[in-house]
Amino acid sequence: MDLKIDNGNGVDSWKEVMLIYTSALKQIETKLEILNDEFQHVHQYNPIEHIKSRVKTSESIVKKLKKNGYESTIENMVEHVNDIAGIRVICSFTSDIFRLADMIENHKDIRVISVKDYITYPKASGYKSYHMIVTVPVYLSDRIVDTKVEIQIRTVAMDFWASLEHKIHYKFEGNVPERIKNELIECANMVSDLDARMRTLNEEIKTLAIPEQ
Ligand code: 0O2
Repeated sequence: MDLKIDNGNGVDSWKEVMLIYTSALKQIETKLEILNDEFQHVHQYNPIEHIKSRVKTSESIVKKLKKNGYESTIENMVEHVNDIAGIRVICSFTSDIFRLADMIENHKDIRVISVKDYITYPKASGYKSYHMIVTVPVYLSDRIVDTKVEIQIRTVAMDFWASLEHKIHYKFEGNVPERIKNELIECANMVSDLDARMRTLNEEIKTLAIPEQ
């Protein structure tokens, strides 16, 4: 790890920063699980399929700082790297994504810093996902630290697409051949169709009575 720390208290500071991000992740994860349980209780339905969380590695943090022209210091990483703590929430249906994003936004403890809605406005690559950068207060023994967490919310199908596209992107170091790019765009359109059809099907079955045996 080649993060430079100016305060003469390097290792402890790095450990403390990581502890704070890990705590922030735990808090967001718990809040999401509670929302999911409550939703199950009220509507007999779980909007969340599963949740994945991670703290960015020191190598990735340094790489991102370098890419954006910042020196590798703790101050710069806290200020400029928004996804040190990242959580990915996988939902069944597109409607669940917006419902969940609203619930997160209405949470008193959470402050939304920015939103990128790649579902309403997908990327040219075909990437679809709903991104939120939020802060959550982490209560330490002597102070409260508002800590940034990146929340990515997407459907199972969007996640399937994004993980393959991510692998392809890395394999070709960003220079993905045109034919594969076009194929990915076609697959992204199929993902959108599938999500729309599954949602319609789900709405339809909700209105149908179960036939008596
Ligand atoms: P990695 O390797 O996944 O960590 P920012 O994080 O705000 O500084 P950016 O790119 O402006 O950077 O934010 P954005 O657009 O919200 O993207 C954040 C993350 O979303 C990316 O992290 C990816 O994980 C994911 N993402 C964004 N665009 C794509 C895409 O086209 N395809 C796939 N598969 N994932 C995408 P990193 O740090 O760029 O990469």
